[in-house]
Amino acid sequence: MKILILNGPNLNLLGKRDPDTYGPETLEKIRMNIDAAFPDVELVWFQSNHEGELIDQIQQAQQNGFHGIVANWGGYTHTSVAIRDALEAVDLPKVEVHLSNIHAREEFRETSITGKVMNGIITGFGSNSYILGIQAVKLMTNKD
Ligand code: CA2
Repeated sequence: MKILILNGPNLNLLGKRDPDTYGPETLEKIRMNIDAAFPDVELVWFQSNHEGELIDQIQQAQQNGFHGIVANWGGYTHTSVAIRDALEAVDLPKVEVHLSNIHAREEFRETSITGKVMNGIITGFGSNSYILGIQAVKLMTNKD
């Protein structure tokens, strides 16, 4: 089983700033811990600060043989109609994850434009949100 894990803008700064909100770990450390937690799943990680690069990944996910997508869209969660439109065209399990609880922060984070076309959203569990997201994709498929 192969899952694409997409990470949007500024998530490359994790561990370098704002640990009170997003935790102390870098994205690379999160990736290493989560890869180790799912030895039976091929996890392919991609981070970009560019909307179009994320959209390219979404559009290619099915032809690249992925069985599901777990994504933290970063700030694009609250702004990107283009990512939402790309997601609508993809017939794969799709789970949105957030490190922080987007409902417990500023009002502008309350709305997830992308989340409306995902199967569900996991928000507020730190890096465990990724673990829960991967488990949710696994539950939605019959694949090992
Ligand atoms: O809680 C999350 O995972 C977010 O997706 C993180 C985004 C934020 O815009 C969303 O509302 C919630 C921010 C990405 C990380 O930004 C950083 C900025 C400075 C230092 C470290 C990370």
